[in-house]
Amino acid sequence: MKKVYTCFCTDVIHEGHLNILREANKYGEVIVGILSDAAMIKFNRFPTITMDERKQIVSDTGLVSAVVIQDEIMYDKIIAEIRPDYVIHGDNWRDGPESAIRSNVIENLEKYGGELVEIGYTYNENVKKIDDNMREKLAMPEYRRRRLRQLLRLCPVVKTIEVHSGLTGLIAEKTIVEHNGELDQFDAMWLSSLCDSTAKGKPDIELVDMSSRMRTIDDVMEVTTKPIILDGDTGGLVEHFVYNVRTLERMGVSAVIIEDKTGLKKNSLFGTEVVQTQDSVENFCEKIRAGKNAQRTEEFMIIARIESLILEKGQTDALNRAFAYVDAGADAIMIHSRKKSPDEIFAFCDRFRSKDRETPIVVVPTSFNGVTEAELAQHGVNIVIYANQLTRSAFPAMQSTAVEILKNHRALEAEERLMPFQEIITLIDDM
Ligand code: SPV
Ligand code: MG
Repeated sequence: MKKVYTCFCTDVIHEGHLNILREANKYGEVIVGILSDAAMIKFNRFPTITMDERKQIVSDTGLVSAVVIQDEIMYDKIIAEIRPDYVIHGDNWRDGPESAIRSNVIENLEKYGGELVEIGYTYNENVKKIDDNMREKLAMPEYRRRRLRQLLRLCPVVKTIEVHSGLTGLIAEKTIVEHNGELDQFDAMWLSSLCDSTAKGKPDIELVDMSSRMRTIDDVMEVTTKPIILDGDTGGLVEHFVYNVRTLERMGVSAVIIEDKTGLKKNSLFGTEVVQTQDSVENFCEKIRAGKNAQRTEEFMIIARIESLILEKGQTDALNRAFAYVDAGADAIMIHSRKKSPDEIFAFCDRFRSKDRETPIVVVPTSFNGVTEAELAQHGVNIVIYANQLTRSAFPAMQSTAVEILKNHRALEAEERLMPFQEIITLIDDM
């Protein structure tokens, strides 16, 4: 009997999958690989059911002889283990980032004369509806809210990108790259106060109020499914913060980061060049405690951001604050720095990790941008936030287009740098 292998990364079996399994049975005994959670989130939808449940729905089709776990997107390991005579797959992976997986399968099969069989992918109204339902499910508050904690368990580093609108949300949601034989995408979104304010042409001084920030969150949520970490500035008055915690939870936000500053907050990237006041440890702990008492779900996270290094108060102050904030109930800490080198961040993380191995650490490598996610992870960092790069790339591009049009009194000269709208709207989903 010949061996046929196919890999599924789905939470729902629809007629497209059944069609593949029926076809596969014509070639021999069928083994289905279920992509593990960690592999699935690298390029596919986030799973809404467990790996065991995914195994079960495939077994329940009655069309398979075995179900195994495939724990890497690329097929090197699984093909070496199973040595199938045939790998069968829908033909919908010839273009885009998934084509790298296809090439990888062909390469591995060639080693021993295995064969790839591609069949027409079933895409009809019914399959589209199932697909849309899956996405809608992931966008629901209860699924989205808990996803950050799930990611912290699954990923070595939760890669997070700034968003400030529906469009930037779509970029965070849909950008997938294939690079050096790996597929990757962002895991989460950072709703930056700096970029949200900048998009409105306003300074980052808590002038854009929470109602307006929530409007932005809603714009992002309408078109995405990934978890949101809100930059909550100082958290404001305790009496307001507790109220906002409940609202954010209800909306499906996963975490709020509040920074230990008081009075008129200025952006941290100004450091000591502007007057900024750090809150007392006691006051800030009180705010954290009040927020934790107010929250109603298990999953929501309140993350305490330590500004000691920004304000040049030193490592010991930063560490004392970190431990105090964790004691007060903070679910994670964020340590910020505006040095060009990551050394002070590494030093802080190493000392924090020597006492606390569990509490997640968040960093924002804007100034020390030469550091890689892997290097940060080696020092115990769990969440890396690229806090403002989308805004900083869009602004100069828009500005030079404006200059170009003004200089030439026409748009022709600017055109070569512009993306056709037909391409932009491929990001936008129809209902
Ligand atoms: C933001 O993005 O608004 C932040 C991070 O608070 S930083 O600008 O680096 O202070
Ligand atoms: Mg901010």
